[in-house]
Amino acid sequence: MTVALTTGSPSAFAADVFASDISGNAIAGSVTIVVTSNQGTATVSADTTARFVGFIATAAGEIIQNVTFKATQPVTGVIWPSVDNVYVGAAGFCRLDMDGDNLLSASKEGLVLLRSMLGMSGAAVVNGTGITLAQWNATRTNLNTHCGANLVP
Ligand SMILES: [Ca+2]
Repeated sequence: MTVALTTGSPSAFAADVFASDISGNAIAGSVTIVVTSNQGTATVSADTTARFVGFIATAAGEIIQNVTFKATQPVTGVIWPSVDNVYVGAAGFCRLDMDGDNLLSASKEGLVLLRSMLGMSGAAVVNGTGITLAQWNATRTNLNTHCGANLVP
């Protein structure tokens, strides 16, 4: 069974994954989970009758594209891969790039950060760097939210 994530840019997926009988009742068994993103695959096995499993993309720009569930069949009988309580979302990343070119420049990001850390604020932080105040404000919010910073406007 494959769940394709076709809209948005999901970077987090979680669900209760378990083996079940044909009626959907949880039973002992093993389910292998393969998560495919635009940057590769990750495989995990869930061996209990009910297990909450989650994946978070590990790189900026990584998007989860699909998740496949395969039950390992026992010697006798049949088990089914079952999924319940699915959560799909976007994980936050600490990003220093301020202008979206995926590069860190000493004369742009470096200078803006240095000015802010020295106590400068407002337009004085970005003047002459090519970084707009709006870009700095978005980056500052990201740094405070995902990087443990406490930078003031
Ligand atoms: Ca940049």
